[in-house]
Amino acid sequence: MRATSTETATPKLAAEVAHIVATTPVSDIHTHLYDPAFGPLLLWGLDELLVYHYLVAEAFRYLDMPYDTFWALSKTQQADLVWEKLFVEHSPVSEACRGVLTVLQALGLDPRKRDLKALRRWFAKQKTANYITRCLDLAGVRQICMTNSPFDPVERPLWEKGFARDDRFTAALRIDPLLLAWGDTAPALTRWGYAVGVSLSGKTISEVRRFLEDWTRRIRARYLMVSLSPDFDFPADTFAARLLEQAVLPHCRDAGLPMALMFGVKRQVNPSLKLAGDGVGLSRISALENLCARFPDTKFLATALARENQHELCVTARKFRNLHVFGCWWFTNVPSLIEEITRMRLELIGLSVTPQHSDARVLDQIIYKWQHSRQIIARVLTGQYAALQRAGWTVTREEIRRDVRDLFGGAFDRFCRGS
Ligand code: HDL
Ligand code: ZN
Repeated sequence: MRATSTETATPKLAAEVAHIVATTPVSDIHTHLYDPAFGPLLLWGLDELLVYHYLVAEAFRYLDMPYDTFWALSKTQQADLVWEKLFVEHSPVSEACRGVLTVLQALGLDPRKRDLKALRRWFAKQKTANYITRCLDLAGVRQICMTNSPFDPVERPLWEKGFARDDRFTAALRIDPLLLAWGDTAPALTRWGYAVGVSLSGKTISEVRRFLEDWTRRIRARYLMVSLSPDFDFPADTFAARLLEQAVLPHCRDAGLPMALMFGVKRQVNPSLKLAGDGVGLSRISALENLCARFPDTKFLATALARENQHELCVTARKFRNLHVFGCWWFTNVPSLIEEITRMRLELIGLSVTPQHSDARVLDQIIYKWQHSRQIIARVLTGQYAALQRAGWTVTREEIRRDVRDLFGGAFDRFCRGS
């Protein structure tokens, strides 16, 4: 059995890379976390960890109760059920379950007592502001990027009123309803004072651009973003393709901001699972190829949900310098695929990539999502350096530090700045 390049790495090299990867602060470029000013929208604590939609979907595989019976339970009762099914009746071997244990261990809590009440008492004593700092420190996260939607009825008024920002929390403008549900969104924009009609007249396009300008400025967006179904195509005679081409991408180019395209989500394949009900499908990466070619002056960020799209996504990034690939998104955020995808990316496009984002919905999750990913990224990077050593090229400690800073937000920041 041929030793993998990691196995042939000198222990000194492996230890050096592991230490640098473990201690380099990271910019988490896509999460569903919120600035503390959003109060209860920023989720944290044991019950939130246990009712994370990844665990709920898994727990339903052991539950024969009607979906609505579960949803009628309190959050604590839901968490008790998830704990019983996924941690007590069965070993918590999945990535999402192991993540909960990694968080508890990092916080110095012992889940082996399997005493949820005692664990809950500990979390009840935590103060939000201190706990935020503690989680960021334990995760080694220097900056969080939120997912901010003007279409969210809870979030929108807070932005309109304005609030003192916590500069650790930056913003990204999420525009799925604009691109994917224009028929319903046009009337909403009209209610908000933008003179749009359903048909994409010149006036409507300029008003959509004014809406994007207003919100880009209001939230200080670092990029715009949309998640796309597997059947998304470009060019195409669809509202999504036409609004992208006529309004969104010209706005991004003029604002100097990237457009993040997240390919391959099949929304609500099982609506009874609510937030856990989305699935995955194979996307047309050719649509991305066409966008990068048609708009060479616009910067694109992209990630894909299907494992089978990853190789074509990497090759597309090799063809277009205005494309920056990021993250092992959602269903690919599991160790076996993080390792496969990260190695593929380093082999095909080197270090001009952002290998991971957390996608955290619950603050404490950044602890496990980053601990687990750092271990894998270190292993893959060590393998690449070991292969270089065998080719007669030895990297210095400072070069390893530089490379890891690039992977952990440096390359992303330079790409966004256009430098
Ligand atoms: O659309 C997205 O940004 C996805 O990340 C969804 O929010 C999904 O529910 C999720 O949390 N994935 O990790
Ligand atoms: Zn997300």
